[in-house]
Amino acid sequence: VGRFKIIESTLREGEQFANAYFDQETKIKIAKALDEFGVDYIELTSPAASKQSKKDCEAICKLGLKAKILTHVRCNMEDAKLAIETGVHGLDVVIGTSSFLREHSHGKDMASIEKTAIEVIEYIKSEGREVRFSSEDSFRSDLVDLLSLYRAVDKVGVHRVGIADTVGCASPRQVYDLVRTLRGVVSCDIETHFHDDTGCSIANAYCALEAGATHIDTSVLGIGERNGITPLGGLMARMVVTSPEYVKSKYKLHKLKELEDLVAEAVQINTPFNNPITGFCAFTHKAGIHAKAILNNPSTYEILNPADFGLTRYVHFASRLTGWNAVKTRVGQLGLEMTDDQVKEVTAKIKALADVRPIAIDDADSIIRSFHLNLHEGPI
Ligand code: HCA
Ligand code: CU
Repeated sequence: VGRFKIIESTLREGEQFANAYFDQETKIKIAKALDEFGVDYIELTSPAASKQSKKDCEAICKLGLKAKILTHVRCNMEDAKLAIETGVHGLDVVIGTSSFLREHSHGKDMASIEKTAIEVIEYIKSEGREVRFSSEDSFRSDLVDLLSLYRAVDKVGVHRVGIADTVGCASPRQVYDLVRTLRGVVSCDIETHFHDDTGCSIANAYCALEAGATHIDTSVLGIGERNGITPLGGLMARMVVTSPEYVKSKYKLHKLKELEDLVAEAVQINTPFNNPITGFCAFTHKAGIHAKAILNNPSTYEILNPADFGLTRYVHFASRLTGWNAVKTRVGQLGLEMTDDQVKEVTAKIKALADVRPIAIDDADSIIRSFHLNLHEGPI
């Protein structure tokens, strides 16, 4: 579980997000930011998608980034040849294997899928590039078909096989079972790709790693087709708890917010309030009981340390749920001195006002300030 690699697909899957339009300058900015963050691979839209897509792919290959550049292509020779011309390090080859896609999309049977797959993989290898072979809609594909196809491509030396939950239907246990079974059938690496239609994309990625997967596809903020895929930040949150040393040494976690802000702006969305790590209230503590414990020792109510991400926690004190420990801290932040009894008294005033209407930090601050003033000047 601990050691895993990220195939970052903001510039491929992410381009399939409803709002996404990336010009070359934006793609380059995002690629550089992903590279700085420390992702292992950056996956780009197929050069077969459009002329500009091919130019953008070439431009990103020339940047000389540490991350390996991949492009994502359909399983045919023309697409593979076009991709090789761009100078990418590797190709992520994909074809639909479920009966839905075989009947309603490309119309090929399993035998001809296998034949083409082997031909394409051998060609890509002969060009000295890395190659992954993946089946779209893996969880609605016939298991026996899928395993025999993967066994065949493993034999011709594919670097990775991929499992894709294209429609977001898989549950964590199903993922565990499929990846575990596949782990016993192939000796190459296993990449996984999870859509978030049923809210399982992070849990599924985690279970895939538990079952022996080696690579996880992500995008920044999870952007992608429909409601997207495993978000990079959410996966970091999950994995920094599981393997803190590995994750902290490998990824520049304090760059996460900047990276998310860059992508959010590029596709004109706001970071969701409940986003792992960077949601505006991800490190805000409100109830008096929580605040007291947090002020004493943050790990009482925090599994993630905001400092690891260059962020700070916030103890909410302007509410009816607050307690005197939180207010005492605020009094200190305002540079004022009060005895505990006085803090308790002013806390009661804050709570009384907050019972009548929602109050802002400023409201609570002015209650504290005028209470403090009265202590010294005496009641008028
Ligand atoms: C799609 C393709 C894909 C590919 C995943 C992969 C999917 O847009 O349908 O290459 O592993 O979700 O199946 O993104
Ligand atoms: Cu996808």
